[in-house]
Amino acid sequence: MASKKKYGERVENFSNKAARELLSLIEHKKTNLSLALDVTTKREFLEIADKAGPYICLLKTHVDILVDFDQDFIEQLKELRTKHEFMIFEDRKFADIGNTVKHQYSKGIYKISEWADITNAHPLPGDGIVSGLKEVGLVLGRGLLLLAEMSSKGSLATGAYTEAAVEMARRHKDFVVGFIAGRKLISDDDKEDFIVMSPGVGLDVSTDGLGQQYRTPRNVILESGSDIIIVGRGIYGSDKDVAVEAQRYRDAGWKAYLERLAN
Ligand code: 6AU
Repeated sequence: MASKKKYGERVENFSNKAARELLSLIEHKKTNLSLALDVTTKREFLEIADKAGPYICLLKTHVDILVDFDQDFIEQLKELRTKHEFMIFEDRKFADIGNTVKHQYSKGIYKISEWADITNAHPLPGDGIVSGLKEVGLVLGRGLLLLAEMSSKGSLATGAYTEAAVEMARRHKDFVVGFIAGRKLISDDDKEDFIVMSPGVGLDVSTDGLGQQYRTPRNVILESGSDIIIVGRGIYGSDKDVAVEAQRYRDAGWKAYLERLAN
């Protein structure tokens, strides 16, 4: 069942710094919208992030798709973070053994752990992936999401796999703050709490022709008990006015949350 608690009331359920900050930010900025900004140039990225910034709690990046990524991009991203008060989620989807992901997280060109408040990982390799990422991220106050389900057609992350992801999260509550999933995965009776973020959210279309499947903010937040809607092309897609669409999704997500509290 969906949580009846306000975002702000859930802060105390978490020891993790990023989770606490995110829930406080959502409560104070009144938005449960995360923008998935999958564009491939710095200029486009920074322009869209600046326009959508006032309406989002979390900016989701895929830095490895930028053709002109450099350190200046990170500096400008941090400036926008401060200007608009949002947090940053690098959607890296780590999927290797602990020792490898530790380096992928902290080293290389991107040095993700230096600037991303939150990142995510597939539970596929087993607990070592979380332990490896935790060695780097916990001392920096970072948080991790496990991909317990996926929004794409034919996803194999279902049933026992999803349940195993929940068990893995339970074993690492200091660092794993929640899930990528389409719905709330544990009941409210549990003393524990996890933040659920759902991608595959759109108000105008139901698919993208490449396997993505869209549901509405109302369906995701009110009916499925998720906490954050992740919206990409619904906001910045062709012919879209970014500020108008970001407000539209922000309003739809927040309305669904208020309805959930009132129900
Ligand atoms: O709204 P879209 O379809 O333009 O973008 C959805 C975003 C993309 C995907 O990489 C991501 O959400 N995503 C994820 C994440 C967030 O991990 C998991 C998933 O199952 N489906 C999905 O679309 O940036």
